Amino acid sequence: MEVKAAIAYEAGKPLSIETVQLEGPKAGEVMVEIKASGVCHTDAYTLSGRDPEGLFPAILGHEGAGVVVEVGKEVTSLKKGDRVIPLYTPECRQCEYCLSFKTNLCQAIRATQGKGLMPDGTSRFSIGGQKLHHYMGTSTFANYTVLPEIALAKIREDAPFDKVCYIGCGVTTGIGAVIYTAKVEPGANVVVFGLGGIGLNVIQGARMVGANKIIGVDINTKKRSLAEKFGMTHFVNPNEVEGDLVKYLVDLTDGGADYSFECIGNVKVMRQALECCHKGWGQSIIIGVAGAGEEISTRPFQLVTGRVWKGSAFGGARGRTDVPKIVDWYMEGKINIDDLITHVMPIEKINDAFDLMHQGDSIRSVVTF
Ligand code: NAD
Ligand code: AHE
Ligand code: ZN
Repeated sequence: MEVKAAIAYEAGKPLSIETVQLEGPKAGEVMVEIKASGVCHTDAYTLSGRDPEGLFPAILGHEGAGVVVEVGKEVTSLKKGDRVIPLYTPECRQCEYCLSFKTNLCQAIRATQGKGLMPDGTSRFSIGGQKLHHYMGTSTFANYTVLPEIALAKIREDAPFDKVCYIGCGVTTGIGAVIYTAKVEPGANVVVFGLGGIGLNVIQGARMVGANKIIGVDINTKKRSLAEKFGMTHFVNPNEVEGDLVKYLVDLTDGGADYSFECIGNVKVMRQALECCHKGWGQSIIIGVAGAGEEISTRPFQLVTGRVWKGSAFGGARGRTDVPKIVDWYMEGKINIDDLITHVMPIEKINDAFDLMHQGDSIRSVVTF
């Protein structure tokens, strides 16, 4: 069938809105009508050409919500009309990783996902006979997309697509990093580097669990007031700190952060985030995604003396299990999504969403179809 999609033809070039061909779902697959999709910094990262897994031409997008329109053979858990959130971290509940209960990184389809293909090694998208790559197994910048059944979380029927799409990445990544990865306890002192679409959800998660000091660090002072609304207790602009930022943060937390979160993707900041942690027990969680060839470094003594470096993908959430619960939290008023969605625009204006992000003028832009 013909569908409307934003195509990334080349790194660094604007997306192009075109009509493309989409094949129907094969066995174990589901076709979804995407109603809304958030634009995450990771989409911009891949479009920039810094992602070693970035493939072109591709249909980007990984933060969507929509409705099941067709199911392939052997699909048992979903039916036409179900509301769903696509999962770039699937949950097969059968692989070694899922069964370990030590990680959310289901590996059932990771290899083909990284090659921009469906699990059978082919693409469902094409234009004029030319193959288009899928992206992160989701490709939500299209009004219809095809996903494996294991990469869809079924959600309640009354959830608004243009809000809960954000749970497909940013909300779950930020709140999940606090509650599933770090397991922050009440009274902990927390430092959050980067107050964008992810960092503000880390702040929201830290307030939910009853953290004590919640310190936000950002070079853009425009982020301050919204961060305060979400629970930030202290704001630090590194450009306004005299002397060493790490020492400043250690003093502000009376000896170091119990938990820090890097939500930028800057390897120099990752070092600062580790080193501002409390000696003996402070944990630093890397959420930001750094470009090809970039590496982190610190003195091993930092780890010898008890600081811990961890990473978090999709907030450590198990998508089919946890995402429906997070949608319930939103519907019950336990978490705030509305104030983080600063811009909504039709898919035809999607390049504006990238411009707003680069200018630091948006938290989340959502495109609708
Ligand atoms: P964003 O652009 O909305 O926010 C980034 C923030 O960092 C901005 O407020 C910016 O002003 C600030 N910043 C930039 N450089 C800084 C510096 N040197 N010091 C302090 N602040 C600085 O981006 P986002 O959507 O929140 O994504 C943040 C990062 O998280 C990206 O790298 C993205 O790829 C990554 N991400 C990772 C996961 C995961 O599962 N691990 C999921 C989603 C996003
Ligand atoms: N392709 C990149 C890695 C990108 C990355 O780390 N992605 C995160 C999700 S970011 C969502 O906004 C993730 O889930 N990683 C785990 C995984 O298996 O990809 C690269 O550097 O190669
Ligand atoms: Zn994302």
